[in-house]
Formats: sequence, structure tokens, C-alpha cells
Amino acid sequence: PLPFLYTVNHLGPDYLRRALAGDVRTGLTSTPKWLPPKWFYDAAGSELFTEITRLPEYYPTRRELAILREHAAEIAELSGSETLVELGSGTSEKTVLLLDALAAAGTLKTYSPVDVDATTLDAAAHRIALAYPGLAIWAVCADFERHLSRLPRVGKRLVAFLGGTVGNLDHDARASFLEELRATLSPGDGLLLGADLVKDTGRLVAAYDDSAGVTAAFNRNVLNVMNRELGADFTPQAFDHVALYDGKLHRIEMRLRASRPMRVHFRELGMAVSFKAGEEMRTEISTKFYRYRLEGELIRTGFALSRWYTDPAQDFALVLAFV
Ligand code: AVJ
Repeated sequence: PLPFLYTVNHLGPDYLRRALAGDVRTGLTSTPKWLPPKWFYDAAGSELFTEITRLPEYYPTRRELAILREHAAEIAELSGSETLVELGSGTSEKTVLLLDALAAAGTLKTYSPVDVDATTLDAAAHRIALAYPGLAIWAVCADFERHLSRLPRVGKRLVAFLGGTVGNLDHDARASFLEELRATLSPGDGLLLGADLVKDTGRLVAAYDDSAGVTAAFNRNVLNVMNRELGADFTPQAFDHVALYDGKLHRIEMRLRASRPMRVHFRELGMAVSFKAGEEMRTEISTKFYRYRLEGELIRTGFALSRWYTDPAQDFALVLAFV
């Protein structure tokens, strides 16, 4: 065991299956049917997501990395943080840029990755622990929509929420999330928020409907997750991948469309749901932002804006704000 690696698990042994069961009961009995996107990310889904980040059509990861490369040093200077908390840390791939900058600024003591997937979290925590001897790693297995109040409270903190994942929350869920996050922070603590920006519709849709079909496989993976975790009998090939842009709500919606009528049973739930031919189930929203709107949301929540960083093409933004 590594001396500076601690793991806290806020999720009970059966937490994920129960939470999924609850979401299935609510979302698949609604009209239209829907599911929250967090259920994409089992081991296979996390791997498919990593593959997505390397696709030519999927620009957000590359853009965010470029912005971090350019501005991590200033972010570190401005925040002066001892603790970097990363929400939805996944593989912690982009994190090294922030860790290096905070280490160079001489303030960094603790890194706290927060993720719902214990396997991905453990692997990332170990990798970072080996690469940064002397850095305390406090890994937290938690659902950032439910356990924000249990983030570590040591030292001056910078909470990073990267990748544009904030866009997975709709307007109301985002307001509650920001509110709750703001409430757990202390004066001087910062937020580094990654957000995808409104742009040409063709490029947006292509990013979520790539020609190699990786995003389609990622989308269908939620059906495999339900088959495994809830004893469901979805036929993934019978669902078509749909990605469309809603210009009014400024968001991509991913859906799965039943290619024929189907009845799906959930053995573990004692329930069944019917799909009509052509019926769509929403599996993800990915909101795209205008600067004034996102900044407005942060200001209304009580954050003080510090910097707005973007790439030359203005595809993606990193917002730095303080409490
Ligand atoms: C990881 C949530 C930022 O919304 O772009 C990628 C997930 N979905 N392709 C996004 C995703 C389809 C991604 N986030």
C-alpha cells in the first residue's frame, strides 16, 4: 500500500444498482422515456469514452487540453490552492497539467479525485500517487450530484469540474448543483469549470455521431449495463443511435431509437416496458454555452468571476471563479 493514498467510499455496496433501478423506474415509465447519462460509464463505457476523446470529430478534449497547457500556470498562481478536488475525475488524464502547475507554484499538498466508478478511481489514484511522491491522494468514491457536502475540507481548495460534464445537467439540475457546490466552499476556494460552447450545428452533431460509430457503441452500452445490473433483456442492435442538436435549448441530445416494437423485461425489478417502433429514449443531454449565460449562472450562484479562458477557435471554455 502507498503511504499517501487514502480512499473514502460514500457509496454503499449496492448503491449503484439501487440508484440505477430508481432511475429506470422513473425514466423508463415517463413519456418520452429517458435515463441520466451517468449510466454509460461502466468499465466498457469508460473505455469507449476514452476512445471518443481521440476521434477526429470530438474536439472538446483536445481543446480543453490546449487551454490547460496554455493557462495552467496562471490558474495555479491565481488559486494558490493546497488541495485540488476533481469532480468526475475518470482517468485523471488532464489533471497532471494542473498538478504540475500547482506543484510548481509550491502550494499543492493534496489531490482529491471524485468519481462514481470505484475501479476507474482506484486506477487513477494509484497512477497519480506513483507519479507524485509526497502528494497526499484522497480518493473519494461518490456521486457528485448527491455527495458534494462530503468533499475533503483541508486547506485552500480548487474544485475542477472539467470536460464539459456540467453540460450533462439541465438548467434546474445545474442550478442546484452550483448552489450546493458554492455552499460547501469557503472564502478563497476556487472553481475551474470546463464548458463546451455554442458553435456550428454540423460540427456539434458530428462530434456526437462520429463516422467510426464509437459514440453509437457508447450510447448502446447503457443497454448492456441495464442487462447486466438489472437482468434486463434489451437487444442493443435493435436500437439506433440518434444525436441531434436542439437549437432552442442549446444542447445535443443523444437518444436510442427502437427499430421495431419491443417489450423489455427487467428480471431484478419485476417490471417490463414496451417500445413502439421508432420510439426514442433520451440517454444524454450535453448543453452548449454562451459566455454571458454561463457567467450569469455563476454570478447568480454567488461566485466571483476571475478568468474566462478559451481556445483560438472559441470551441471550449474554462472558467475560473472564486467564492
Ligand atoms: C464527458 C459528458 C463531457 O457530453 O460531450 C461524449 C460525454 N457523450 N460523447 C459530452 C459524451 C457523447 C461528454 N462528457
